[in-house]
Amino acid sequence: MKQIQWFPGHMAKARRQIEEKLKVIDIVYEIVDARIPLSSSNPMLNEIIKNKPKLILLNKDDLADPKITNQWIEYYQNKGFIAISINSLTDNLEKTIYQKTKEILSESILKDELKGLTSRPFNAMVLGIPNVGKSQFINNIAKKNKAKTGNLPGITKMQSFLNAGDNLRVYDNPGVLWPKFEDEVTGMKLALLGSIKDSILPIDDVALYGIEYLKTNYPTSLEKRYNIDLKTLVTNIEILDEIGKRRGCLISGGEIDYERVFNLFLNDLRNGLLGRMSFERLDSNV
Ligand SMILES: Nc1nc2c(ncn2[C@@H]2O[C@H](COP(=O)(O)OP(=O)(O)OP(=O)(O)O)[C@@H](O)[C@H]2O)c(=O)[nH]1
Ligand SMILES: [Mg+2]
Repeated sequence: MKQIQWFPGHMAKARRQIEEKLKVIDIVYEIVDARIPLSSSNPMLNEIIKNKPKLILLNKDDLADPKITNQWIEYYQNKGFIAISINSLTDNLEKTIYQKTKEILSESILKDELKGLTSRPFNAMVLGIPNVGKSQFINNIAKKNKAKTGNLPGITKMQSFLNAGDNLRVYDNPGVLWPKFEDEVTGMKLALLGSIKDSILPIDDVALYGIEYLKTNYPTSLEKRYNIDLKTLVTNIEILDEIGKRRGCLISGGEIDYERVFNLFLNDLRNGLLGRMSFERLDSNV
């Protein structure tokens, strides 16, 4: 996984590059991780894109808790945004995205028509923090037309778009924005799902945060995956010990190899092997 270390200089540069591209963009697709929609959003995105129309995409919905994802979609709708949940790995997204784009841009389409302007394809740009699935999404909607459309009239030579059907073009280079740094819980959630480098936060803290969250919110999934009985395990360390024993994460002498248990648990969680889960709930966040 490609990871960027964000410094103020990098942030300013990313912002400048995005603002430059936005001049030829009709709509922004903001991609967030459906499991942590608030924590995986960039804190300045709205300020950067100003009044540019936006479609919010809750990606990786195959890994998220469907009931909670629906609550998030409603939350965005109540704020006046259009949001949909998607799976960029397997969904066929081209038509859905085009329809939503048309819906969002309907007013400006009408204005153009009244001015007698002929219709032209919409230009879209994908924005989001690292690892939310920006590239996967672009590949998904532009799959039939991977070849670049070349330089378009009136557009800077450096910029190139991919066709996503006949009436939509997506900028081939997604805008990568920095994650939220401000609070510890956000950092934990990002680390838990692998959106920030494992070296940024101590892996034991991250794994214990995950165990605690699952114990409270998805106890049965934890029990099933590792064949453990939470009623007999009091502390989170006891849970880790039991997982370690059952999975043979031991060092010579029979002691638990915690490093291996942390990695095993985090890999399982990140790959959805514990089931569909959300780590941000409307009732406890807003
Ligand atoms: N399960 C699941 N995995 C996904 C989905 N979309 C993307 N992924 C996976 O998530 C990881 C990150 O996807 P990318 O498309 O590389 O993410 P990105 O936003 O382009 O990341 P950067 O280029 O690092 O900023 C990859 O392993 C993808 O296979 C999805 O809808 N569901
Ligand atoms: Mg990418």
